[in-house]
Amino acid sequence: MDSGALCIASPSLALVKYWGKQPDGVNIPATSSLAVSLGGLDTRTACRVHEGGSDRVEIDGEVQPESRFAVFFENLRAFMCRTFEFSDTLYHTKDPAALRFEVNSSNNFPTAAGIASSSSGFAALAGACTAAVGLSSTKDELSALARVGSGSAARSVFGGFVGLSAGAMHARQLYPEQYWPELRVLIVIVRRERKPWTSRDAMENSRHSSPYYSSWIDSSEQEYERGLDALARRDIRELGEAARRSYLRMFGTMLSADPPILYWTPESVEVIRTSAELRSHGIAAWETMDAGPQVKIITLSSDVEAVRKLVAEAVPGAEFLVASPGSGLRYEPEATT
Ligand code: 2P0
Repeated sequence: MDSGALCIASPSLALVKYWGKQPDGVNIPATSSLAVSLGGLDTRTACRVHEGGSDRVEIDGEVQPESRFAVFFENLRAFMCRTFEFSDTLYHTKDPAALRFEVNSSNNFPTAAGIASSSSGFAALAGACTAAVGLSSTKDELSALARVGSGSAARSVFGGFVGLSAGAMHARQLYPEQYWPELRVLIVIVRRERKPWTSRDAMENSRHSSPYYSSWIDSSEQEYERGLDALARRDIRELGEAARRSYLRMFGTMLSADPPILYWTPESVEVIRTSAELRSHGIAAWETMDAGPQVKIITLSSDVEAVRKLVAEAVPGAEFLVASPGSGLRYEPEATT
C-alpha cells in the first residue's frame, strides 16, 4: 500500500531578517526574524510514502540532489519513530525508519531566485510528508520539522505575521492574515536567473568572514523589537523603516565578507532608488531584498498601483507580483491507493 497527501504553503517574506545560524543545532537562527506570509504565491507539494527504496524530490519537474534533503528526511523519520501511532487508519508499517518519500513540488513563482522558495518548499514538504503517513502533528512540530530543511521554512507553516526568535526551534504566529488586510507586498522580478550563492553558503560566509557580523547580530534584536512594536500599531512607516535597516545591515555583512557576496543587479538598485523617490512623495514604499536580485516593496493597497507604475517606468522589463498577507499550511485531498 502507498498513501499520499497534498500540502500548500506560501513563502515567508522577512521584514526583519534571519541571517546567521547558531553554531549548535540545525538551522537554529542567530537573529530573530519577523515575517509576513506572501498570499497568492504558492508551493504545492504532493507526497507519496512507501517502504524501502530512496527518497526522491522533484521541484518544477527537476529532480533535486539528495544531499539537499537528506538531513530533513532523517530528522523526519526520527520524529516519526518517536511519535508514530499504529492504527488501521494510519499508514501501516512496523518500522517508520524504513519509510521513504516521493515528492513532487511546484511553485507558481520563480524558484531559487530570492523569493524564499525554500521557506514555502520545506513547510509544504513537512506538511505533506506527515499527512501522507497519517500523523496529525501540531503546527509547532511542523514548524520545527520544516526548520531543519530551511530556517525560514519554520515561519511558512504559519499564516499572517510570524516571529522566529533567535535560538528558537520553531516559529510562532503573531497575528493572523486578517490583522492588516490593507498591507501589500509588490514583488519586482528584475531577473529570472538562479542565484550565484545559495543563501545557506552566503549566510555562513558572512558569519565566518565579515568583521561586522557580531554588530549585525546585536543590532538585529533591536530591529526585531522595533518591528514588533510597529506591527502592534500597524504603523507602516515604522515597520518599513525597521525593514529597511534590517535588510541593508544584512547586506552589509555580505559586502564585508571575504569573498564578498553581491546579489544586487543595476535593476535592483534602480528599484531601491525608486522606492526612496516614492517615499519622498508621501507614497508608502519600503523596499527589502533577500538572497537574490528581486526587490519586494512593502506598501498599502491604496498605493500599490502608484508604486507599480513608477517602478515599471524606471525598470522596463520588470515583472510584478502582488501579495497580501496569506495563510499558513493548507491541505487538499489526494487519492489513497
Ligand atoms: C529570511 N533569508 O529571513 C532570510 C533573509 C534570506 C535573506 O532565510 O540555510 O533558505 O536553509 O536556513 O531559510 C533564506 O535562507 O536558509 C533566508 P537556511 P534559508 O528570510
